[in-house]
Amino acid sequence: HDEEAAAKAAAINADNGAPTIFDKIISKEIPSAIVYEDDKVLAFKDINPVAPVHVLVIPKFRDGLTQLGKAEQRHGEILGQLLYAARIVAEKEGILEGFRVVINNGPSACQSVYHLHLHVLGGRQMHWPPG
Ligand code: IU
Repeated sequence: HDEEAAAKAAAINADNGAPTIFDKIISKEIPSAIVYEDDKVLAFKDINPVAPVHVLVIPKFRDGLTQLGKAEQRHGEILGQLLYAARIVAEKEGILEGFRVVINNGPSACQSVYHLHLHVLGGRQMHWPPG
């Protein structure tokens, strides 16, 4: 079950500042389906999509941003760039008319990878409230 798997992964991983698998995706040591890339931001398809469109948007330089809760004033620029990249992804994926951007922060929100990432979700009717 996807929900249980996510909860388990979130329970195993902790924000210990260690490098994550996303570093290898950024360096292309691990291949990914890239949707958008510039010098600051990478967007690639989630390997375990929960919607017809499910793209992750991440900063190329984590710079302490293991999770949104660790954000500081100096991160303002990259945070804005990530959100704008989410919009570019939505347009590229043809879901500009309706999409959702999610950030899971910490264990109780099922964060499993401690490199800040935005989920861009769409291509189906989304529900509210989320689980
Ligand atoms: P979360 O917000 O930390 O739970 O999201 C992590 C996401 O990263 C999750 O949706 C995974 O399917 C996804 N992912 C991935 O796309 N590629 C990977 O190698 C790994 C996780 I590990």
